[in-house]
Amino acid sequence: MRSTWMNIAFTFQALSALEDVVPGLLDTDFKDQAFVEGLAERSHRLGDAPGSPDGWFVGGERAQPLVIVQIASDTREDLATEVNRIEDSIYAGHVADGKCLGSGARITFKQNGANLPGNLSGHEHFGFLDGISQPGIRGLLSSDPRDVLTLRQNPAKRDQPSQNGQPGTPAQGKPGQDLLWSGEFVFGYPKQNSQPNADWDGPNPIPGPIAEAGPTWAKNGSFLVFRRLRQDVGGFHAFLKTTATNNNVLNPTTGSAPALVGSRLVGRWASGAPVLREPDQDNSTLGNDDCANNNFEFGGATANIPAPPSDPFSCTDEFAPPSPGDTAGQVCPFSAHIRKVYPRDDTPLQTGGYGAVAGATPPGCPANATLNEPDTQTHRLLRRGIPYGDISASTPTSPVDDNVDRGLLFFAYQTSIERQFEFVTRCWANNPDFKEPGAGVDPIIGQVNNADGTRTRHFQTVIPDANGTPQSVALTTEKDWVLPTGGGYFFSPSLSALRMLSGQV
Ligand code: N7H
Repeated sequence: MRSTWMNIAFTFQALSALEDVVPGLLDTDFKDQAFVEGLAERSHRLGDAPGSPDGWFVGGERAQPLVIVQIASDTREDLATEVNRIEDSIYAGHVADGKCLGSGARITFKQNGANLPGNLSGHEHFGFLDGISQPGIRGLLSSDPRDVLTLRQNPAKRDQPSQNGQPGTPAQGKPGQDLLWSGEFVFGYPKQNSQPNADWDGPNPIPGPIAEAGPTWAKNGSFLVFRRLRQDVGGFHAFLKTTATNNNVLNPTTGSAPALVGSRLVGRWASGAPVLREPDQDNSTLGNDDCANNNFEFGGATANIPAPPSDPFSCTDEFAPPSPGDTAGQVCPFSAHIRKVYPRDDTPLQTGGYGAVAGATPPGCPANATLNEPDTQTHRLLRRGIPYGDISASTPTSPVDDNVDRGLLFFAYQTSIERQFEFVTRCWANNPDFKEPGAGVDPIIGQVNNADGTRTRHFQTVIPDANGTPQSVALTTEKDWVLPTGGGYFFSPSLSALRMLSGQV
């Protein structure tokens, strides 16, 4: 069976305009200030480059959309049919009282995105498998207690009770996928309990308060963050190659030193295999196995899951190398993208990290000393990345700089843009002192505007030298390999709220 999907979401300005036709729509304010102000207004807080957002393709002066419509399909033909149908509904108008009326809407920007072809299927343009790690979500799809939203597939982590005052072990969907309360992503449901040492994942986990958008009609809706992120693939690959050469990196197993450097910048190999489970070389069997590719923590060892005797849904990852954990950041550096944006069970080092505090904690961000897992779980995102633009001929060993506009359409759902997307960006990715002083910014998505007007980015990484001995290396780049070129903050309503907005109820 072939499917086609459509989603629609509105900016705060769009909802404000609809108030004329739906009186009382915004009698109760939306609580999230970021949503109310919109991405263009908040862009400077995210470290976006000078000229943002006015120079953007969408979301700045060139095209300021009120509504975003996402259309996806299993086939290009069905996609084209649906896009035509929607464009017709916008432009063809309709007849009322014998008059032909336009819809009043116009398309300000249109962007094609698609899964990349061939070996890059499922990967983003730098070459890495994307869409691996997502939060699991507590909740039932029906009144049947077995009809769970996220299947518990880790037999070792099934709502284990807390014992002797110790919190229970996290209930997980896929191994490594901690289950969160649905209010983190959809309004009207309980959120996570962020108290340190809260029994947030025990058999009777204590939920936090209900997630409220503000207006009651927003129940079952979600905030949608959209970022159009241009990727400089040749520039990124050239950096990997130069860094490997300058630091005498030699992959002892494959000789592919630039790919090894890339694995330390991301925290995973191109196949998706986590460096914590496979430090020396890529391992596509591990990368492609979703029972194994996310089963690791930073704070301690993660045991392999033995083959379950009879349960058809349970995972095993017996075949894969175990993860020893990495509190010291020697294998998955503190600056690695996946550690920056989701530090899992990380807590602060007692030794003060790299020692050099580069600047003050960003306004509104907590001190590193308070980092703990229950709180980290309140800063999660449900992500979907869709590549746009033609594939590049560049590889880490043979970089090609072709100056083509390609990148990622980044989408993330959450119930607080301030506490989730903006927090992850400002307090973690762009903060050179997170999670340890001097760790540097996220090498993939970090955005910085320095006091001297430059965009120079610094980060500390750890890469094995020609003998395989980990060496700590301070890296610097003038380039933004990921550059925001558009986006917006939207609210995606429930179906019943859409009916209400369209005057059907
Ligand atoms: Fe990131 N990349 O290819 O290097 N990301 N990301 N991201 N990202 C992830 O687990 C990438 C971006 C997150 O749970 C992977 O799906 C690129 C933004 C989070 O362990 C890879 C871009 C933000 C995770 C990439 C980009 C995030 C994550 C590993 C932009 C939020 C989950 C595969 C062009 C502000 C971490 C996976 C976890 C994973 C890449 C953007 C956040 C390979 C190229 C803007 C939360």
